[in-house]
Amino acid sequence: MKRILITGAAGQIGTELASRLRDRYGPAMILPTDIRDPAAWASLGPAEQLDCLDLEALREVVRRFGPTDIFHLAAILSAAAEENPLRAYQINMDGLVNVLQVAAETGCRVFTPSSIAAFGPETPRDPAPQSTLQRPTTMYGVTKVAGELLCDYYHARFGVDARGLRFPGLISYTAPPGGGTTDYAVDIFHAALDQGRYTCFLKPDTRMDMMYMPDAIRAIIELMEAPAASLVHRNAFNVTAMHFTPAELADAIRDHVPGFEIDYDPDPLRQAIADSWPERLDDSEAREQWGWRHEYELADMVADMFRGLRAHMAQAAVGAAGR
Ligand code: AKB
Repeated sequence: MKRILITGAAGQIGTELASRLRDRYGPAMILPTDIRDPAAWASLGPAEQLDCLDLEALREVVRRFGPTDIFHLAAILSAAAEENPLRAYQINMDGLVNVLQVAAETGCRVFTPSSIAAFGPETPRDPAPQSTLQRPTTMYGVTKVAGELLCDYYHARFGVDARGLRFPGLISYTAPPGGGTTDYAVDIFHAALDQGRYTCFLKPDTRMDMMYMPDAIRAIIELMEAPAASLVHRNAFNVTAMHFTPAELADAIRDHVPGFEIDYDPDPLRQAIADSWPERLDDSEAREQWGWRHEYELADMVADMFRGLRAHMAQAAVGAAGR
């Protein structure tokens, strides 16, 4: 029977993952935690405040809840990490090593996401192979490569079953991302509905890998349920779904918001980060080792984003009228 502790549960992945895990394993089996007060983010069931930099607090929650698995999502994303690299290093590295240490002490399994950011400008761009040169030039990327190695180390040294995926940009409508270089691909939908126009912080031809959140959540669950014997890599699997530029996304949005306009005001920091990442990941190892298949292509994702966002807006309007 699974009991899953989630860290960083109020974030973009955590919000949707917690709800899917509750449906799958039962609400009592899932404990979402976040450094933010649950009063501000947790409406669907029990949740707690937890700073995973506090090793004793983490040990105490694990002792009390008794998880079989820890899904460690607390992290600072790429652009935010460049604003305060030392803080990003502390949160991304110390948080992960604390989780791995507690997992080694208690026998928990661990999931933690890596990223396309674990690659750098010297990595082959299209596609980036599963095993290749990794020399990232961002603090976020440095922590992602080091995190992959830490997971391997805790597996080899202490037998921790630590698994992970290298995600591309993730697109969703439930909770906003925040501090990422790929965030434009979420912001653009809100701007399209609110203003019919968007100013993009990347150049029109910046091609990046992306994935729709339902595929990302399914990838996490499938990897964690895959038999260990079928995994050659275990941790840091390349996974991807679609690859597009801001100009191509704007075209797809015009099918739903006729007359949508986009202009470009590239932010040097985020443009440099995007330019340092590969355009596409080769995810054939994930497809072979545990049967990874994406479902959403660009047009399906765009249609579903507008359906979801319009439903959210309608619900919010009903809520506001009832107050
Ligand atoms: C970011 O943009 O920092 C993240 C990522 C690609 O890991 N979305």
